[in-house]
This record gives sequence, C-alpha cells and structure tokens, in this order.
Amino acid sequence: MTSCIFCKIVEGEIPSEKIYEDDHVVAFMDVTPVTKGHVLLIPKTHRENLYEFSETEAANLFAVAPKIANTLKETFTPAGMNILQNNGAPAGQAVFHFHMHFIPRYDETDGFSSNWNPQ
Ligand code: D5M
Repeated sequence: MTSCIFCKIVEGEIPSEKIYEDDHVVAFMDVTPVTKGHVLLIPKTHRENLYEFSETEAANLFAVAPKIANTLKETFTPAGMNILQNNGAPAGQAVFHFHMHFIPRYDETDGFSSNWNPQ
C-alpha cells in the first residue's frame, strides 16, 4: 500500500477535485490554492521529480499542459498564469510525487509572492 498522497488521489483512495484525466496523467484542484483556480498536473505513475521521467513520460505530461492552461484561462479569465514545478525540498517541493502547478494570476494583490515558497 502506497503512502504517497498523490498516488492515493490517482487510485481514488482519497478525494480530489479532478478536472482532467487520461491514461497517463491527472489534473486536480490544489487543496491550498495560491490563487483562484490553482491546479496540479501529475503523472499517474509515481515519479518523485522531473529527473526520473523518461522522454515519453515527459511528452505525455507536457502534451496536456496547453489544455489545462486554456481551460483555466476560459474558466477564470486570469490576467496571466504561472506554470512551475519544484524539484527537491530546497526548491520548495513538499509532496514527493511530481506535480506541475498551474497558478492563474489576477493582479498584484492576488496573494502571490514573487518569492513564493510554500514551506
Ligand atoms: O506543492 C505541493 C502542493 O500540493 C501544495 O500546493 C498543496 C498541494 N496538496 C497537498 N496535498 C493535496 C491534496 N490532498 N489535494 C490537492 N492538493 C494537495 P510543492 O510544489 O510540493 O510545494
């Protein structure tokens, strides 16, 4: 039995607000959103960080990124969007199952710090 919280989301063992799913990836709402519409995109196969990806796995994940970004753009009409991911605790990674953050940006008061580090 896995102890990885995102593997549990993939398996449906804990609840999540999924907005997209295919054979390779799942996207769901971040439980502690930095801004309205903050989404995480993850591979279904457990990969701790980007260093562990094969080219095919990377292609499968990155292929979905425009779809997620456009869905958020149409749904929330943000002024901009940050797409980022953290590799390793010193870089701010808190959950050790790869995830790409999609963070819609509204204006300078939307709560996002340019020095954002969730730890
Ligand atoms: O970001 C880890 C992110 O994972 C952080 O924004 C909270 C989010 N998180 C943690 N647990 C959950 C669950 N259960 N559902 C949705 N989102 C979650 P990092 O880049 O590792 O600092």
